[in-house]
Amino acid sequence: MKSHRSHFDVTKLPVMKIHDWSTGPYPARVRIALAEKNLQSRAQFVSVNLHQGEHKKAEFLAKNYSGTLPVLELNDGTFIAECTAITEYLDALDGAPILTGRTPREKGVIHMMNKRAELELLDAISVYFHHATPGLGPDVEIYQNAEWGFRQRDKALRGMRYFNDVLKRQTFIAGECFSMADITVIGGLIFAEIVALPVPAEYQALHAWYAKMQERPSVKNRVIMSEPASEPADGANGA
Ligand code: GTS
Repeated sequence: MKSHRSHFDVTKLPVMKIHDWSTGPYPARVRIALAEKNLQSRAQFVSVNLHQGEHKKAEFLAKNYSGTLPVLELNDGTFIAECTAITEYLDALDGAPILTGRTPREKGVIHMMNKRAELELLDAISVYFHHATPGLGPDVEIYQNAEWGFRQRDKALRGMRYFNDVLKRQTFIAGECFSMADITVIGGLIFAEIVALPVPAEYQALHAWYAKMQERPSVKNRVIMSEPASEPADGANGA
């Protein structure tokens, strides 16, 4: 696929390490952002086994105090955790396609919708998973509060209704352009599938948007991205 960023030579960028777990919903956010930015050739993936609790061991906590994935490691030894922060870093490497907004207004709206996608959907499903389901297993889930988990599941269902309403009036989560906020809602719906929390059938706008999102090569190829033997079937960028 012809890049619309002919001035920008990605091969000049140093290789970045991404500590993640290939099928995880949060790691998916960074994988999708990398592919949308056509930067996947600069990423070297380091698998951290969530089910064995590697992310809670001292060696990993030294990289990310929060004990969560993904973490971006730069070649100067800087560690950047938090999907939003990593996406902002990747977006700042070059001009297009822009995922976090160009104008002050776009930046403000995308940040707001991204935060809503975290609070009202993705993070809520994550709390449900860790508190009201077996989660990552008894060795990792050392404290669970099922009531809190179920409340967050209900919050996520309300979030789905909210994003369905948003998508009735606009093409993407933050307006008329694909952005980081879409990626975060995609992460939420990936997590919803993992925990078997289906989007209610009547939320047709959300279903239609998600079907379109799943056609994007960045979304389709996110898991195989870290498998060196596999060549993505089509280009990285679905724009
Ligand atoms: N706010 C963080 C971010 O946005 O990066 C949350 C990251 C997060 O919760 N990551 C998950 C995790 O580390 C990874 S995954 O479940 O999506 O694969 N979970 C492990 C845990 O014990 O919380």
